[in-house]
Amino acid sequence: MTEERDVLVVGAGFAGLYQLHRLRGLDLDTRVIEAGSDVGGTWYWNRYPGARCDVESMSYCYSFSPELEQDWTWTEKYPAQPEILAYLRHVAARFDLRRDITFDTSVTDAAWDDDRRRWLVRTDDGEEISAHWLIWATGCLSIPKTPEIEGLEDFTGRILSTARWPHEGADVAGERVAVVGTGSSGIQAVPQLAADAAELTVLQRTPSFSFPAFNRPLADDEVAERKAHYPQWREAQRASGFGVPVQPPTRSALEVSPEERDATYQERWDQGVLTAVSSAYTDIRTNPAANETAAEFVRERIRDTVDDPDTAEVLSPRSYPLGTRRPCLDTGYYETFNQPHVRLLDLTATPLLRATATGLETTAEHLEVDTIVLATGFDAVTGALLAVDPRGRDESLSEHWAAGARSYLGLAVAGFPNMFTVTGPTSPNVLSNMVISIEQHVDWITDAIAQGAEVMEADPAAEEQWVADTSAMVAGTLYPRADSWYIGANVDGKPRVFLAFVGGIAEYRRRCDEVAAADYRGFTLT
Ligand code: FAD
Ligand code: N01
Repeated sequence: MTEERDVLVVGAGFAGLYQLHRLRGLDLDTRVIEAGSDVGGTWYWNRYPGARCDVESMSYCYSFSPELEQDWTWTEKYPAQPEILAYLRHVAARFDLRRDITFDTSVTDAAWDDDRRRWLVRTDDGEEISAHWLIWATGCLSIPKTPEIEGLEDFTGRILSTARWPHEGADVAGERVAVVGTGSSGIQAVPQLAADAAELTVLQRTPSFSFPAFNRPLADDEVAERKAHYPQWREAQRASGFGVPVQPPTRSALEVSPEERDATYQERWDQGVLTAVSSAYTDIRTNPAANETAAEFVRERIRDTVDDPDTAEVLSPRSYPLGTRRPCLDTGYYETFNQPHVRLLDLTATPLLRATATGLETTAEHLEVDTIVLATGFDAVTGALLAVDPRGRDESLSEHWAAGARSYLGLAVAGFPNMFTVTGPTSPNVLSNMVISIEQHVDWITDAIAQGAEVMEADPAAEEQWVADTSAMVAGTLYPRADSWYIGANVDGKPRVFLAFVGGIAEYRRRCDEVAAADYRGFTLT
């Protein structure tokens, strides 16, 4: 029997939870389907040692409820995964959300039925749900990428994935451990794993630019101060580029003396904020020479920290401009390489050939290990959507996206009526504090549904124009100079289009609001 619902939401992370809450406010009969066994999304799945956010806790949380803001108290500048998961569980309980969420269930198919003007959705436990509206809150970083390492299935030791870390934890005490991958996950896990492992080898293909987090407990008075002025802080977040207020730049990096520039970089470095250094001057994201001054400042800090000059050099990114791949925030990452049992293995010099029964083989050696930790990233932004591959009016999403992801506002796709994507491609998604972006998307979607149209669909011409506008914005930056997951370069065969809106969250919000105010210009509502 097919169940009838007003709205089906897929995913119960930050996005799905808030979406459910808002739809209840419209009195819509909503059901949420979630593959995990509990709420939390990213913070349910990613339980590796050292996992924490890199946007400050009092900014990386919901703003929609002043009461929630007041009654939850964060303990650290950058809280660890268990605290963020506890927060999302608290939200689910406080707003009584669980009763409309089905856990341990995946959506496997979705197809638009043009006669009934509804979506027909199927789950992996054989259920069929018919819904007037379908909202994907499936996350930008929710489908881990299995690395193309030959022979991994032959390895007889333990393989752990940072993105699917065992709930009971994984003890590596006394073991020989290899970590593959040096993005944010690897960089957070390495110091923690080094503390327990007998030998730790870090296999690096591309080094990241990483900034020290200077994490610390929050003092009572600073929490009280922020809570007293939360509305003003939220305004500042929404007016900023990334949803993280930083002092805005006024000058070019090239118009100040090297001494003044370094002093500015140092001051921002000391803040322990992800975007502080890259926001120091107006042209770091657009001018290669300006960018190089900031990149070199970071390399200097790596050389200051790492005792062995060769290791420091291998850890220093040189193949792409700073900020064009996701920067990282760490606690003691570079320092870890000064420990005698920790070794960096440069896969650009000696590429990884295969896994064997007992370890990993490069062109130079066979590395015997007990545990391999895969910190190898995600099929970002489009992965979860294409895993289901919904079928729209005339074609499937994979057909529509054969040459790369396309959307209107990152919220809707032409030919896919009554379907919305929270933090979809070409929205600010991964180039922002995602909680702030999620709230804006959910509010916009909820307001659109509240218009009362039976069918709402993005026009192909509006989608075309949005793709052209957002691509032109990317072309004016340094982002295309990097092979990054932002552009799909980490997944074999993924068409290369830039997956985020680069104009900042304030500008993006302005454009979305303008569309809504102009009777949803670019959409057909019937
Ligand atoms: P998710 O939290 O990814 O939730 C999506 C949910 O959808 C998942 O639970 C998944 O199981 C479910 N799902 C997917 N497909 C299906 C399906 N077919 N059927 C059923 N369920 C499905 N962002 C920041 O802004 N700041 C940070 O500091 C930050 N730190 C991060 C740290 C890590 C380790 C990672 C991986 C990401 C981090 N991010 C950060 C990005 C983070 O993903 C977002 O901030 C945010 O948590 C996304 O919430 P979401 O609800 O959109 O997606
Ligand atoms: O993944 P990544 P991640 N052989 O894609 C390497 C968020 N996040 O999970 O770049 C060898 O960044 C790969 O090398 P290369 C944040 O948005 C935030 O770390 O392809 N190596 C790369 O080094 C982040 O950006 C936090 O050359 C292989 C690494 O694996 C995003 O999630 C914490 C390989 C993957 O890095 C993803 O981060 C965690 C192979 N076959 C995540 N395949 C915070 O701190 C891949 N690699 C908030």
